[in-house]
Amino acid sequence: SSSDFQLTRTLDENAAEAALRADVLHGLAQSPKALPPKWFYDARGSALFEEITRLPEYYPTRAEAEILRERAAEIADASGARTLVELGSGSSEKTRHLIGAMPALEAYVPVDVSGSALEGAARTLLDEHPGLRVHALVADFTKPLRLPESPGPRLVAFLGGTIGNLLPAERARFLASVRAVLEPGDALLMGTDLVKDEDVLVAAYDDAQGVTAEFNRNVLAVVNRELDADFPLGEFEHVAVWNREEEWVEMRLRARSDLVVKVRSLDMLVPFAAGEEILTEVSAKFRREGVRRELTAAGLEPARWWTDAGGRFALSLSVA
Ligand code: AVJ
Repeated sequence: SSSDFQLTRTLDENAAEAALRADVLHGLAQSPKALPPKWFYDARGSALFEEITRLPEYYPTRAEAEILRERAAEIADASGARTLVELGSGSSEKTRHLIGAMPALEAYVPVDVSGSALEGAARTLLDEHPGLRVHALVADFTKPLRLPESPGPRLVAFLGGTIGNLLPAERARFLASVRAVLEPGDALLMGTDLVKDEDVLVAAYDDAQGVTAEFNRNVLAVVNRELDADFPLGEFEHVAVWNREEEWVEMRLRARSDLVVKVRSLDMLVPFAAGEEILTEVSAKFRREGVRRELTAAGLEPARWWTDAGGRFALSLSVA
């Protein structure tokens, strides 16, 4: 019934636009230039990401789905959760299996920056689980969390390997903010992509069909539309490199020629020398010991660790 669905917005259009302006103003004035990956995900970017998850080279989504499929009952049992909070829930596709396996579940709290994704996901879930209460939250999960009242114990899920898009200091802050909303008996379920052969990693971020290249360039289309800029998308080449010191994949956009981009709504001119790059994403890859160290540093206690059969991706469960 409609009374089982509630949506709370903590992020208005103006705040999102102000954040984009600040990120472009700072990111394109600095050297090397950088833009945060969260701006990929307008409607087109989200659709391109969905397409990426089905590419032969992009294994993380399938590897994580395999773990969720195989381990849903164990995860449900270990957490005993009556509330499932999902950070960056998107279409809630990944959580389907988990929700189906949680007999004690009363409430589902999907948190995402996209209100439209949340409404669509809620509708499907309520059809499948008529008794479930869904309280969707439009929020930026990198900001301090405030969760709605809901019955404990709670399981907070942060899937897809999105933790890897944060830099180490940002990860520490994020994990501490998750820890701060957990009460004794609550748990965090986190997906992390694992370090593996460079060829496999780079191919996952530089697919043969060029979908990831389109996804990468889409951030420029977002800036063009939202801030009245004139980035020539065709003049930027998609680059994916493995940074072996940091153990993360970097996505960059490389200018093919000397050019000057106008960002009209910021009154800004951005010069590029041929070959100059914008860093648009880091996607960190993890080892079990590193995950353990970061969870422990945030005051969480690692309890379980599951990988897919190929050992490519891991889910960890840690408790407050
Ligand atoms: C959705 C953040 C997990 O880092 O692998 C996919 C995003 N970027 N291809 C990732 C992404 C390029 C993805 N995450």
